Amino acid sequence: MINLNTYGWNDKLNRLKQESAYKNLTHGRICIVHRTCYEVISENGLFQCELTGNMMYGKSNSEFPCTGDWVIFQPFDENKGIIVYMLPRERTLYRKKSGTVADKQAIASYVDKAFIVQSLDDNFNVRRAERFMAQISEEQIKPILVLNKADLGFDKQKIEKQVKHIARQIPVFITSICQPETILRLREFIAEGETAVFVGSSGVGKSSLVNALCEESILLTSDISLSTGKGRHTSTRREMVLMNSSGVLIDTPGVREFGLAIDDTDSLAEILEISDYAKSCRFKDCKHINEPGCNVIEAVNSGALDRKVYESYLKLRREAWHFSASEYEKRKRDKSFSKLVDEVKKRKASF
Ligand SMILES: Nc1nc2c(ncn2[C@@H]2O[C@H](COP(=O)(O)OP(=O)(O)OP(=O)(O)O)[C@@H](O)[C@H]2O)c(=O)[nH]1
Ligand SMILES: [Mg+2]
Ligand SMILES: [Zn+2]
Repeated sequence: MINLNTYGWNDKLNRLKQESAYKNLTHGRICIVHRTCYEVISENGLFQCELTGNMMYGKSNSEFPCTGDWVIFQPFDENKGIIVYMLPRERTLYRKKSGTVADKQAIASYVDKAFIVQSLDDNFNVRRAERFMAQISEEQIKPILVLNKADLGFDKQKIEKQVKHIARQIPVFITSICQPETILRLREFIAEGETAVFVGSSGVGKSSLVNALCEESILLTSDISLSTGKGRHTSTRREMVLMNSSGVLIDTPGVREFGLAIDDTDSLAEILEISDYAKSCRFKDCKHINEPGCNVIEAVNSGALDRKVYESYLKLRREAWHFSASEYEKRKRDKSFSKLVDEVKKRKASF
């Protein structure tokens, strides 16, 4: 029998299950999502599940279960099941789906910590790290910056200077899969029952880190993946694994574009330290663009606030505003469309 507490099951989730209409069915957590098949880990092992029609009806893409969601299912045969219910979502990491204006995509749910992975070569990009931080902190998930491939050699002073404002807000780790002590430090940072998701561009080493963290004996095996010469394996799906029974890791495929899907920009201002200065703006609703008595602009002019961080804030805020306005419009459209459908149905019924 599998102890689901190691996967993050707790009293609160149990209460939610008891309050649902399905308290006598099996619960489990989604490890991997294939097209229409969901792999669910439960007390009785791994089940291949599908959704009931009801769970699909009238749902937008982002409301379908994702990796990390807790679901209730009816088992059948040996290891098959039908998912009938999803426990209310918490701490879900979303992003804006590329090529859309307001479509969200759920990356992982019930996440405690999100590791933003960048490699210490051309991939390193402070602005991109800020973008991830903004999305992650909006969801009450703890962001952590991981700068990987330290063995390649990098200008430590230059990097430290660039991430100074980030390091004031969130933990920053410098890692290398060839330096076991750096992996151990990362592992110690993930507590039992916690869920950590790894996000970042393709090729930065997310899967390598997840694999290294899962090795029983990191000291003995950490350099094996380099020496096997298997070549690169690009991840194609979001996959959940258990780290030596003390933490759940979710690996994700690299994304070229990580669009913001956030509705309010307070946490953005907070994480980029704009709110520290905004408190002293003359107007409560100051937008920090050209208002008189704007303390944010003053801080930029005096050099207290890095102009690049300020510009990054404006850019991300514009993007967030754009997303939330488009999402609002979309919801309104969806609503009036479903109203229309209802009316047509009613009219048909009265013939
Ligand atoms: N030198 C060095 N190479 C590394 C390190 N970590 C990972 N790599 C290598 O970088 C390449 C890409 O690593 P992956 O772990 O597949 O990267 P990923 O982020 O999972 O990539 P996607 O799945 O495409 O998103 C592999 O060849 C790894 O061996 C590191 O710390 N140092
Ligand atoms: Mg990968
Ligand atoms: Zn202002």
